[in-house]
Amino acid sequence: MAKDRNIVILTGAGISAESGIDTFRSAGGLWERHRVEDVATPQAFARDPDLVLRFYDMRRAAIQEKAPNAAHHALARLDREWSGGLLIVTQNVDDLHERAGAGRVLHMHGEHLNAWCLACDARPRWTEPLAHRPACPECGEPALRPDVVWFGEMPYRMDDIHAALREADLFVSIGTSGAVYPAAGFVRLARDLGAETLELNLERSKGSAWFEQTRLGPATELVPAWVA
Ligand code: BJW
Repeated sequence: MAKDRNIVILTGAGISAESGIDTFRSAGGLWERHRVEDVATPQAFARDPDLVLRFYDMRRAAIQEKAPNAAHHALARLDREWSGGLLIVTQNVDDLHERAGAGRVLHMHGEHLNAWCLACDARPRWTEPLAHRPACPECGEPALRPDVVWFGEMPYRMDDIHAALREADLFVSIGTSGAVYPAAGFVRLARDLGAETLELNLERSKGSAWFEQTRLGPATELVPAWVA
């Protein structure tokens, strides 16, 4: 593809699986041990904030011990070398794209390393546990929650994502099951808007039929081979 073309890359939990971060829906994935409605909805947080905060504290600590893998590094290299438009839209709340060196990254489901103050709306960088109810560094209230997008909440920066999809010549989806909207609908949107579509995944996603091309295998093999 000519290097002035526009690429949108959607990533999901599968790209971080080989870094040792659990996926959500694969065998042994996170939701097998925690019912999604117990931990990833605003209702769950209202009902049992301790459980939800402990769940996220555990994952925030685990993620900080993991490192980017060959797939993150390959995308970071593409980002550095690609002179056309490029946007990595990640559903992941980890920071492995950034730690690999990618700059053009948008976290549509938020970030583990941010907190959100429900009292003053500040979004401080946050690497420590939240379950002991620390004070917000801005307003002093003990009202911090993880800055992640739960079911029923609006994913972040949808206008920017739609703008990038409108301009896209190529849409690539990596390591996502296509089970969660609106991300699962991006392939149809991209196609309708004229982009070529490519899926890289361990197994076919729910929306696999929408892609013009699918390559199956582990991200650490498929992504470097695609970028090369
Ligand atoms: C590998 C691999 C390897 C493994 N190499 N590959 C339309 C229809 C029906 C329902 C809805 C709809 N629109 C909206 C909804 C409701 C809902 C939804 O989608 N529900 C579905 C369950 C049906 N969506 C929402 O609520 C969203 N909000 C919204 O739509 O707002 C609208 C609104 C309007 C007006 C007012 C208010 C709102 C929000 C969704 C938020 C999702 N949040 C989570 C948690 C984030 C925080 C956290 O991390 O805890 O995001 S849920 C979870 O799923 C997480 C993920 O980002 C997301 C997607 O998961 P992902 O990444 O695809 O992971 P897996 O595990 O599912 O798949 C892994 C894949 O990798 C597999 O395919 C493997 O094969 C593959 N793999 N190893 C390559 N080595």
